[in-house]
Amino acid sequence: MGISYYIDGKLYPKEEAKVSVLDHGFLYGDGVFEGIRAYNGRVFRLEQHLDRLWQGARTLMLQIPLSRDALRKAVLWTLRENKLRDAYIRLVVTRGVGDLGLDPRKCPRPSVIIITDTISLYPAELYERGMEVVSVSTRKNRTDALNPNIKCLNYLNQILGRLEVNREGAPEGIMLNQDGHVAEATADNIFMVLKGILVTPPAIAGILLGITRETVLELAVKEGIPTEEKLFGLHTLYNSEECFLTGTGAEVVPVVKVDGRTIGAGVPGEMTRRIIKSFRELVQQEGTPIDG
Ligand code: PXG
Repeated sequence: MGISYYIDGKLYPKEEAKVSVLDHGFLYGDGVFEGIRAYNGRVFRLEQHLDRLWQGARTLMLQIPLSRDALRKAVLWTLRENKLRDAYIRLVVTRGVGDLGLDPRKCPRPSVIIITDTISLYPAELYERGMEVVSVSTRKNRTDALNPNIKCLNYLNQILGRLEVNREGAPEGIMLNQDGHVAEATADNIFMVLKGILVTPPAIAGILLGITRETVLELAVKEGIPTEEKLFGLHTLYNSEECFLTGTGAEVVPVVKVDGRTIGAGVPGEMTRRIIKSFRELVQQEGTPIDG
């Protein structure tokens, strides 16, 4: 039997899992989502993902129609029904069906969708050799227009960045904020090593506060690697000793070139490799068991 997806309490075969064209998630990008991973029968950092989902929903005044406990159970149930132990989980809460106006008050019932499936990953050799990335001209949304820390269904800012990345033939790209500070990649956070310190842009750079980013900051402390959250520009990044990206899909991926400038020795750095190793160990150990 094929994969089934969860929509509002029921499972539907993938091909039949459909939502209304009047759902404001479709019409306006009105909703929130999470991308989560399960490794070896455990969901990695599920509670942190649920926290972020509820925080975004609160700001959007979107009432998630399930209790936190019920949503957690629904995620685990969907994974069990699909017999998935290593999986990508996409949790989506939309404003629900309304009329053609944008007023959310016309949408009485938000929808909850849980997509669980296998994952497509970057090729393993990219983690050995490191990737070459480019910066793009599309700037991050201003935090006072659409806060990038809300993982909302409107991803056009990142998609405009991604179109530039594709034209360059690169696997990922770096976005700057309105002040020209390095913010994050189109679907990943960014780290660099500067004078032996692991540096990543702070929340005020206008970024998504990634769960992988948070995990890496914790792992660095355990590894005795000093960390700092501070603003920096492309010039500083070009002259960094090491660089890597972090995200649920990408995990921790080394960067060896930015805009044609070689980073460090042009191979994944020592700190980067330590972080990759400890991250891979952690995801196999930690997490909410799918089987309860
Ligand atoms: N920044 C942005 C803009 C993101 O979309 C991250 C950082 C990393 O966050 P986490 O919590 O995953 O460490 C993301 C991740 C994909 C995919 O297919 C990833 C994301 C969204 C959509 C697709 O890899 N978000």
